Amino acid sequence: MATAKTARKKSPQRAPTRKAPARKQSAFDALIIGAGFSGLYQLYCLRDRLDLSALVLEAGDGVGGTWYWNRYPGARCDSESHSYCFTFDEKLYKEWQWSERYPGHAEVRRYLNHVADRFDLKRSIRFGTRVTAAHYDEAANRWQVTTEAGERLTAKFLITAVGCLSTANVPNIPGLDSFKGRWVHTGQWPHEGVDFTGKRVGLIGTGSTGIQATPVIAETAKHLTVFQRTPNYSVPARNVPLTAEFQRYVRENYPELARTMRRTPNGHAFVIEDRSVFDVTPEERQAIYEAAWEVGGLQFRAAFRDLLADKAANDTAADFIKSKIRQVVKDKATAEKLANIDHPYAAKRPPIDTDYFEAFNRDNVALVDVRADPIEAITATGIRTRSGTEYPLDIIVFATGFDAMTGPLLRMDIRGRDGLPLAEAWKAGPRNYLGLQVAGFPNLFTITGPGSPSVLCNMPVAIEQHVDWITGCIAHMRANRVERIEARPEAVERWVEQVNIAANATLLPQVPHSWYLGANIPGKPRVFMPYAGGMARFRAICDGVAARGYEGFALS
Ligand code: NA7
Repeated sequence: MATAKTARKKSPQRAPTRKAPARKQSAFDALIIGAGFSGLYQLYCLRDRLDLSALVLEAGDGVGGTWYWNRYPGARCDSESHSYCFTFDEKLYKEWQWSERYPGHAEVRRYLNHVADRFDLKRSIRFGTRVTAAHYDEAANRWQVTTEAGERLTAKFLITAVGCLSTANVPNIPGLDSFKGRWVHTGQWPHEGVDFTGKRVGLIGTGSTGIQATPVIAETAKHLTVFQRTPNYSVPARNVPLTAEFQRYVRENYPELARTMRRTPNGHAFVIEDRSVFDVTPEERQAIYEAAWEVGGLQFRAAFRDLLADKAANDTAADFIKSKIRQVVKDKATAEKLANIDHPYAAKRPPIDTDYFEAFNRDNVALVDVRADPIEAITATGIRTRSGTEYPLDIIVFATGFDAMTGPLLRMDIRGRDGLPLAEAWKAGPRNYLGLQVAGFPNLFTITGPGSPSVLCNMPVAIEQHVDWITGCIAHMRANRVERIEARPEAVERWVEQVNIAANATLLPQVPHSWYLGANIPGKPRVFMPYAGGMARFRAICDGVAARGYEGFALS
């Protein structure tokens, strides 16, 4: 068995081919679903550190996960590039050079391909393979996995690396089938792109995606109509090409940057200021917000420590951003529609943008408030709202988000002990332990599952923590001849309570129309899904659980 040390020393070229799964091999120690950040790192850990036979099953034809599918105009990461990457390998961290403050989708894919090639991961990935079902066979203690093509594979461990935002939500608006133009969802963007030249485009949705796509589509479309249901805050991203000096700073400060990312609540490489909104005078506060606005990005949220805990504190940030919207947008009526925001700042996922509000100053961009005048139908030629107004369109872009967090898991037919469907176990909302394991589903691990910080954190940091924990757990099982691990129901109960307590200490659950609560999907149980207690605290909890002999899990 290779030790972690020897395995890490192997160069891709020298990696032994005996570990490459033959096409017909169907039994594995571990099957991993998804080849994004999570799947790639989990594969590396299990195959190269623990020397297990492991295979990744990936629906797409390449690595990238969310970045494989989200190629819409303007698709760009909201985390800064030097923090949106793996930190597990210092050499990898230092050898990759990002070109911009926020990487665009193509650059993230290049990075993930580089990682996959550097560690020779692709030979252990089956692309174009969508998992449709996974059933636990108790007698054999194995997961029976079925793919869309009817292939059947088995493994002792099943690890979902399916991402939190990978099930596109196309709203059920009457008449879509009758539309004679073209429609696309941003999360399933055609690889060849969409040509908007000379087209009348309608874009539905003003979350992070719609806010990124609007100014870019407006550049080439003949006309763009943005259909806004919930007005949204956004802070300028201030994206720039990285200077050689900054790239050197990143290389030279790897240990410090990695440490900061691991100890901050959101997993970013900046710290949240330890001051309250009301520790400073109104003038000082204004100056702090102005400075944060100039810096741009998600760091705006870190200007004060109490923005997400205290509504009165939050109001000061909200009012500041609304005043900026009114300053930027020249048409008064449009500015009011954009600034008429009804929820606390950052209580929904806070977007950052490049010229979003500015786009509404263009002659070819219009805003429609579909809260006041809801979309009633899609017709052969466009969109009709309740008032009877028709918007003639050639292309409709759905920037309408995802069935977040539980969607990617529940669209597979996952069944645990006694054939219990996951959909049944979660019919009142997701229930698990540490976001990692569901009671009744032995040896199934869900990377960044609901109940973990995931979407409230810079994702690669959350992913590395979960993968490291799972890898440590499997190594522990092997060392102690444990065949099966399963969350105890009482530990699940306690964890669900912890997730609720953490959420209720913030303003986050107070937004009725948030996808954090599942509110964007009709019929989905309203349960606050991510763990809001912060990544650093979550890491300490998980470490403590492992140190106490995997407390709360049944090992047999
Ligand atoms: P989001 O944040 O879920 O945004 C989806 C947007 O689409 C949001 O403005 C929704 O309004 C709107 N929407 C959804 N359904 C409809 C219908 N039926 N009619 C009108 N408007 C609708 O998804 P994104 O893709 O922007 O971002 C997802 C995450 O990706 C983001 O948070 C980052 O983490 C990266 P609503 O707010 O529900 O009223």
